[in-house]
Amino acid sequence: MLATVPTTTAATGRLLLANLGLDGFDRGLKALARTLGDAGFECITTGLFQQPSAVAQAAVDEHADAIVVSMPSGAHPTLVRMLIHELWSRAANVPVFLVGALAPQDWAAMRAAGAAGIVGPGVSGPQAVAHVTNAIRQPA
Ligand code: B12
Repeated sequence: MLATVPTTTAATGRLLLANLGLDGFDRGLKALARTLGDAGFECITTGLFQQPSAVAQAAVDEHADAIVVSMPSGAHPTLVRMLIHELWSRAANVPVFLVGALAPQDWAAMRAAGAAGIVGPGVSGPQAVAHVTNAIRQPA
């Protein structure tokens, strides 16, 4: 009799990984793209210094299931709001997931602004995969 071999389900979905504004922290997003790609996601990266409107349009053009924003620089209060506004203006229901050095009061403000998921910096690979998977399953 054959033994039952446990199987794992690969993560699925198209992710747009974005660096907004003058934020220069592409190292974390590159590592994250590898981790999420290995987990089964299709990852598209925007490159550095993107305007919120360009990221929103790329999400529409690429049929992204979620946008992953890494923003340790601290410019999230302005730029993430602008990104969400740009998505709304395109009637694009794409969850925006955020990592950065956010003060606790910013978490609530970002959620109120429409961010689907927020975590602090230094997230491990498996945690990042779990966070993004949950954000896609349960969009805000
Ligand atoms: C390397 C580094 C730099 C490099 C960046 C190189 C690059 N190409 O990315 C350089 C030298 C350019 C730099 C510059 C600056 N830096 Co700097 N930098 C760091 C440092 C030491 C490490 C960041 C890093 O690369 N980590 C390694 C990567 C692989 O890890 P990661 O970013 O955490 O990403 C992982 C996870 O978090 C997760 N992840 C990342 N994004 C996402 C997104 C989602 C959705 C999910 C689920 C997971 C996830 O996956 C990644 C892989 O596991 C941090 C301190 C720290 N220990 O974090 C400061 C730090 C981020 N820098 C800081 C600062 C202040 C600056 C400068 C403003 C300094 C200055 N006055 O000029 C500039 C800003 C430049 C700019 N234009 O943005 C501060 C930010 C403080 C804040 N926001 O409150 C920090 C926290 C240092 C500190 N303690 O003060 N920096």
